[in-house]
Amino acid sequence: MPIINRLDSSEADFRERLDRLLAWEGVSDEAVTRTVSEILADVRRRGDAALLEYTARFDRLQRPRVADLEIPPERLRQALEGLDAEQRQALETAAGRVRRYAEHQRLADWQYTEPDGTVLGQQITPLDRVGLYVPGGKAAYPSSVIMNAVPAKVAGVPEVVMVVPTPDGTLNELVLAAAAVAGVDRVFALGGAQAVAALAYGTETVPAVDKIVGPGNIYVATAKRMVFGQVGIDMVAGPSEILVICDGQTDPTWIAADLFSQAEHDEDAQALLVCPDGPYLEMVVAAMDELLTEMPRAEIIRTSLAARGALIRVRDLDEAVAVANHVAPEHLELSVADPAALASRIRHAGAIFMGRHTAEAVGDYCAGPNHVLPTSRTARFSSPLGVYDFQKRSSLIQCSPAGAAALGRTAAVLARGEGLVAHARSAQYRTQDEEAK
Ligand code: HSO
Ligand code: ZN
Repeated sequence: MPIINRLDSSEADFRERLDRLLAWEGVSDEAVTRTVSEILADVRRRGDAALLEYTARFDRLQRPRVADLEIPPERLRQALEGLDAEQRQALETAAGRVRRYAEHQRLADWQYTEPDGTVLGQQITPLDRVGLYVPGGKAAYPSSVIMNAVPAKVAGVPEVVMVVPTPDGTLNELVLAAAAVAGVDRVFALGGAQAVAALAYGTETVPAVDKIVGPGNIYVATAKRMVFGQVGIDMVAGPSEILVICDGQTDPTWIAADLFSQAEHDEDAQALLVCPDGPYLEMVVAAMDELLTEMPRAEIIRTSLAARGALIRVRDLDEAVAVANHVAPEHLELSVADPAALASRIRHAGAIFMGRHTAEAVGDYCAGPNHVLPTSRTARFSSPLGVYDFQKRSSLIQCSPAGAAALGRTAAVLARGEGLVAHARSAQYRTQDEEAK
């Protein structure tokens, strides 16, 4: 089996082949939807009792008790203190850098005053309570705890509630330590659709939240979709993706590792290299062959590269930019001499990594920008997770007496046009004292 697909933009069927590689069947499955809707209804109706039953079944626990649903804050601190100094330092550095970047994102209040004294503006408030889902299995990433919780705290969310499953009763120490570093307020040992239900509806023990964020398996993603409306949700993330544009002058081993870094996430991940230099692409293949032997997750990498990875030969860097804009990748590396010249022409990408020395992997952990990014071409219309996802805007309107008169007249005309007489009256009563003057 070839290690990776090969595409050439000069071939007649280039666009079709590319689109076939990009196609990703979103998560949806009838049987899963049925199971999830039963779990949601049951937790909503029976609260803690249902939670305990599902947790016993899916996490294989003997007789879980209500008192064990919450992991106490001391346990988080203990996890943090149990880390070796290097791990703890790295978590704290990452959280500090993510916090600093997030602080630049805060939406601000604003207002302006019109000549007649009417004031218009916007007032920003944080969400009251946010739920963060953290998966338990192979995708239990402490870095994702930081990426989700830190912006919420920077937004000023008073209570961030995390849920994390404990399969066979095991707690992930790094995840707990990351929760402590990120400032998570409460943690519950819950996973799956039942955890999403508890966060959406609340139970005797778990408080209902206003928005649920964080990645999860198909059951979690389906549950999030189904509770949307009752609560807010973040995006429903697809598999990780990277697209590298290279001019053929970067060390091929660096590029091979960059492609592997996203391919190793899972079998459905996507790694694409776009380059005008044919012989260079062969050097990258050779580097990949060699590097693969050193990869503990070689099987996952092999599968994802064969299924969805590609080396794409293009005419020149202009065409590379066009391909990138079509793909709208989650991560875009510009491994070229003058990355700024290309970046200014990129219209769709979750995050842009500029220059040969910027590995996408630093963005996954500690550069500062969020690693929760739009996938599956959704960068065409959406943005990285940020502080603004945990803030709301309220509009402010304060009419001066003169403003009330002028606006009242306009509103009344429009209201009568809609046949809404109470609206017209309500707007116009305020015009009268002004007109009496
Ligand atoms: N690349 C992932 C985030 C991540 N990487 C977590 C390592 N740990 C988001 O696409
Ligand atoms: Zn990653």
